[in-house]
Amino acid sequence: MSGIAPMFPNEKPEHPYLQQSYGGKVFGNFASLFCGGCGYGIIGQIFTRIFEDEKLDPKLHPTVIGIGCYSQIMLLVHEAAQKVLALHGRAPAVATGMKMANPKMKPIVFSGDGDCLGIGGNHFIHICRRNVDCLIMIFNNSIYAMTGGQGAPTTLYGAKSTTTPYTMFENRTDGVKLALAAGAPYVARTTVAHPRTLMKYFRKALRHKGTSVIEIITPCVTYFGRKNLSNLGEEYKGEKGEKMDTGGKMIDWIKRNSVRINQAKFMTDEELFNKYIIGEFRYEPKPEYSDEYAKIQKIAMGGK
Ligand SMILES: Cc1ncc(C[n+]2csc(CCOP(=O)(O)OP(=O)(O)O)c2C)c(N)n1
Ligand code: SF4
Repeated sequence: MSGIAPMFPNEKPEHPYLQQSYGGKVFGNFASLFCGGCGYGIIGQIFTRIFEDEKLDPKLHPTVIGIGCYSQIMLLVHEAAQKVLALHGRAPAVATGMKMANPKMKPIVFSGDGDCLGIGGNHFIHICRRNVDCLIMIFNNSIYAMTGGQGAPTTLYGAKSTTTPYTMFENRTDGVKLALAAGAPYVARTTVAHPRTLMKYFRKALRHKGTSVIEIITPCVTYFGRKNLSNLGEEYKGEKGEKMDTGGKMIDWIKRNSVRINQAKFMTDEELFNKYIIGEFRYEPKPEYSDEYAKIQKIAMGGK
């Protein structure tokens, strides 16, 4: 249990954060609008728990939420959290504006793989390059879920989606590699099947001044799981594939398809094809954008 805060006094296993979630507060018995088996519920609960345990000041840690299925996470996260819904792909730009308006803030960006690495790819590159103090969580479910399960830049090779019924043949975008190339000082990837690791990275990101990027692999049962078999990817060739039509099957697949960074060092590109490498890829704090901007402002004003 190292690093995990104690349970809330009223925490019940079946719905631990009902009293703290916004929906729970408003509707009394509200659970979530996500499909059964969706991973976004796990992320929402983890956020709420960290928000409570770390006693985050909502005014200094606003959430900036992109557009996708996960936008409903607003109803699940802590009722006291400030929630700002951005345009599709533009959450990093909104977060940058907030940070520059009040440099004491540290916005927390919720973004999908389509949102952050597709339509918002350019904004993502430049917030990482500038090193604006914020935490960006990319929820990677390998699909554009909200609009009907179209293939996204992150859709795995060979996967079926609404727009790739004969399997995806494009190269996929790797959010971690993109963040590293753009210069983000803290970059990590984990999955909803590793919730304690996610909490550890989340806490570390809160204490890091600069851009932190955490990619989280999460299941979309409805549009990804139901269209694909559990032998998706090279490793399970020869094994009989099973339709991933439940959250449990998808979580199992995510675990089997994830390779720890230390293991990955000893594997070939072929062995790593279509796998999710998980772990911390960089932690090298460096001068932060709003701090540097303040220095330039001072120079521009003749040192006053
Ligand atoms: C400017 C703009 N273009 C397109 C859309 C349509 N749209 C809404 S959500 C979405 C995809 C979201 O995918 P992702 O970010 O991966 O989140 P998910 O739904 O998978 O959680 C798209 C294309 C939009 N809302 N705004
Ligand atoms: S469509 Fe997929 S991502 Fe959207 S709520 Fe359902 S399972 Fe989750």
